[in-house]
Amino acid sequence: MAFYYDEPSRTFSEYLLIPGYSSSKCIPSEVNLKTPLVKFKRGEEPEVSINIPMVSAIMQSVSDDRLAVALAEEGGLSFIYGSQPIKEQAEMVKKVKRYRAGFVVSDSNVSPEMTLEDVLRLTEKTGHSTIAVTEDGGPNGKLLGIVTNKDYRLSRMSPDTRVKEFMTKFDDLVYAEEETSLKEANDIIWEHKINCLPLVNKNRELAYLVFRKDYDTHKKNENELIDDAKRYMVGAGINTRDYETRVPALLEAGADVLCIDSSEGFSEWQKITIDYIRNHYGERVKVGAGNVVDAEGFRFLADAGADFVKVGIGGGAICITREQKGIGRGQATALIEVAKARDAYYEETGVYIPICSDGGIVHDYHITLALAMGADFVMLGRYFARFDESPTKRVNINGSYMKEYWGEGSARARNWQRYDMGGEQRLSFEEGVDSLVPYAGSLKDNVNLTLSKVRSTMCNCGALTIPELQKKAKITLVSSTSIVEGGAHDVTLRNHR
Ligand code: RVP
Repeated sequence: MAFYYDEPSRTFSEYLLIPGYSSSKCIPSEVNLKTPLVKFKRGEEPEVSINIPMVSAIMQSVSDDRLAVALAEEGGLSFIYGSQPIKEQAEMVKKVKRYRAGFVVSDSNVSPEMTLEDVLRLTEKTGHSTIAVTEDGGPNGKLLGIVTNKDYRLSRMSPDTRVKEFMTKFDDLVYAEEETSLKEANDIIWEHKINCLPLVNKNRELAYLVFRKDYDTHKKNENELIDDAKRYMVGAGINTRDYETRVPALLEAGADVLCIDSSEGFSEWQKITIDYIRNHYGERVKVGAGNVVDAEGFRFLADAGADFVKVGIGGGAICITREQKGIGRGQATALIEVAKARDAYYEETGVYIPICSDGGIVHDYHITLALAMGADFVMLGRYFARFDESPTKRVNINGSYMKEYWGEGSARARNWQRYDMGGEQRLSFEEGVDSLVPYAGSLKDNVNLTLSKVRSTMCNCGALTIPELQKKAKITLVSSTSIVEGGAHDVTLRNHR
């Protein structure tokens, strides 16, 4: 006979936190959101932690190099999507690792033989008025000069005038060495009253441009997530099919953490993949696994050697797995059970395995609830898809800006590896949809707002750290009638939201 659970499975919206005593020292600015990303032994420090408990979903419409940089700046981690050719994914990882805040790889470049007309066309296309003139016309060619709008007069010059005739020549430029720090570069910019400083290597090849305006925006962010070499940290998704080629390429590119991306992780394929990594790299390479929704699934992945375990099936905003296949579990119930299993595992073995609540975060307070229920961090897709930095198009629908957001199991993403059960290699039915989400502005503004709510709620619960919240939290189920009570009710709203 089948096994029946006594309780229905529940979602975050069915729970609330009950405030605990908060002392006068328990204030939001004192809250520390640092959290472990990978397993560690009792009494030891995890090898990788993140500074805020948020990671971005392993999805085409969410995690590319641009979003990864923006999130690392705030202290979180992105997992670059794996449903793309290995070379392209590795290139995205490299871009994050090469990124230096405030140092711009020039995107508007010409060769000296090109014309004023080419310059104007480029300026219109990129919107940038500083153009590098390099021998080969590329971003890292030998620097011969710079063109800005101060170098040409449209009313006096013919459009076919060659760039070499009106550019500011290299010998007249103020420039600096590639290794110059942002602060030093900024000092040179002020001293010489210039707007842009080119940085070149020993062969005079252009490395970066530093702009006057960028210094203030890129002053060190105290929460930023960086490695020992001060580069931004980045994760990458892998699958259980091509790991023998994908894993080495991602590591070579500099990926800090890997994660097996699968809609259902209680399977031998995950163990085989982890075994491969352990046999080739030992414990040095960090790999998360998932997704699971119960204690048994957690135990399987813990024993298989996962560095963290991802929890959640069918809760994603774009996910229709529950409808299509009839598998899944309410996210809150899944998380609560896995967190108990994780704590029992820690008790038994002395090894703490962080768990990640993946999918289904709709309101900011869901993040606090997930942490209180035992998650060490949360993975979000829809949340990040709404921001400027996500890889998808912004479109105007009936006067409102929206961003595209599609699931990895949709026909658009064609990520068959994520749903692979062995056998033929194709996506035979969809488990995700292609959708639009309301555009919400910059990642920085939104993450800061979200986390200020998380910090504030933690203080209401008398907690200054995530482990303290997990210990102290008092959580109650709410009846459907009291959910109504939680919103504005029995009033007529003046400004319709
Ligand atoms: P959400 O944050 O609710 O948008 O959920 C994101 C999560 O949804 C992902 O991290 C992943 O686990 C899951 N996902 C991604 N694609 C699909 C799908 O097409 N069904 N589901």
